[in-house]
Amino acid sequence: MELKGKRVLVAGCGKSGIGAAQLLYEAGAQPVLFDENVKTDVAALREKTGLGEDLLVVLGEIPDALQTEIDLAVLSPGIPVDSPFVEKLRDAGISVWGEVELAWHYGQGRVLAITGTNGKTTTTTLLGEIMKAHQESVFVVGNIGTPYTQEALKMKEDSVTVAEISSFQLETAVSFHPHISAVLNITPDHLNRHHTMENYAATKQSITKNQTKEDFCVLNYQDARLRKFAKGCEAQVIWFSSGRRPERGYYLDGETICRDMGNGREALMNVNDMNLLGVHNYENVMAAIAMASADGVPMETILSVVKSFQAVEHRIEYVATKRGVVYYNDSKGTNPDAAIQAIRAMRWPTVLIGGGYDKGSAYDAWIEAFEGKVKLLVLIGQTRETIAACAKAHGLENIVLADSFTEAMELCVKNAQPGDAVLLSPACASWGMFENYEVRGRMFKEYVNQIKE
Ligand code: UMA
Repeated sequence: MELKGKRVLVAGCGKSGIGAAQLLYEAGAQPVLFDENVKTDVAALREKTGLGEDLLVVLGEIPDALQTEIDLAVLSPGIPVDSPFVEKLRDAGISVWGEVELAWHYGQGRVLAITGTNGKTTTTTLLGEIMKAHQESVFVVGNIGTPYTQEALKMKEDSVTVAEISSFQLETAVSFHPHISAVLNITPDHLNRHHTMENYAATKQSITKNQTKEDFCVLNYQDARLRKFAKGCEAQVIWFSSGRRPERGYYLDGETICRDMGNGREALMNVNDMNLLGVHNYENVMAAIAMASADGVPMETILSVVKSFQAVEHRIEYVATKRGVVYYNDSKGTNPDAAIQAIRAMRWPTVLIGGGYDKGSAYDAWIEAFEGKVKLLVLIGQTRETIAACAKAHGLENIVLADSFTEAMELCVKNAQPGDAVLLSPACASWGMFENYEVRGRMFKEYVNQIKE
């Protein structure tokens, strides 16, 4: 579709809509930004887009007179495809694209796209780093926070785009065609939007819908749904697995990441030679290795980036080793599920800081996941008594309550011995004691960094 001179409605005035409107304007189309929120600050929007008075903005509802002029509508990911105004546009015969489809229309080069319920950001960031070590023109875009549309016009034929793609973005992708795709895992999430698990899974799997035999699809062998899906997938499937050894792909053999592409076992690296912890991270790493290798990056380059890669900030992030004690910041562990991954990742006797704002969570599963590893539980915040009672009910005895974050840190330093870990992974939001989890994590890191050897 030639969009030059065409009137294009861009729905949603967030990051994604701004990126789409700017791209359309630069490409010679006439964007109209639309948002259902009538309180949207139009002046700020005109400034953010850099388009000033040239930017047409419509709030609340789409007037019929405008609807008759529209050639295409581009939706931001947060807008459900079954919204009444979207259905009205479709009924009027107007094509509806998502922001990813628009970017794909203008972008150039190869696309490596990652979806899945968990681990997308870590995998995308790592793969982006690997690709940057290998070649010049690399773009890391999508759900990770930099809208794909923002970068599309900068891409060249030899560019590579590493894109984190959410299920919301896939719903409105039409001809989007990654050369290499990955589905990391599919567990229940966003069911209010996709309604059923089947719809949600089908949306994730649709990342491969335009792929051919020339393309690759990297899939998690541990996921029964994906094993079934692979049978009908057009692209060449490469597996990764933290459990059973797959027919063709990457897998964990004890602590070694191995691959077998049909020529037998090849040991690649020991998981202890990287800075990421936890089986979920080993899966993310294997997926990134599989994608980069399928794109022709030498294994030596891939492994050297993997070995130096640091975790995303506040997510089981290694901080320092002080007096023989390793310190990890998992301030993003703001709910028991996330905190379970962090404690499972610890390989040492651990002094654990937990507690914070009360969201009414149940803590039993988190405490059961301690599995004897927590030598001392230091509790802070509003939930400290509730967690202490729950921990005692599960047989944990070494529990202390701290009145401040500094007191909690002092207790950790006093009680941790060489060979132990100190982990901040509160299983609770930070509010009440901190502005947000980032502030909490940074305070932890600052305290650790000033501990004298
Ligand atoms: N809006 C409407 N009608 C609606 C819904 C929203 O008019 O029914 C308007 C809102 O008033 C608002 C705008 O749409 O002004 C917001 O659009 P958006 O929700 O798509 O948000 P953006 O700021 O454009 O950010 C989007 C992604 N947001 C969502 O998918 C919800 C960002 O992912 C993404 O980083 C960004 O584009 C760049 O591509 C965030 C996210 O939460 C991080 N993603 C989900 C996740 O990771 O679980 C999928």
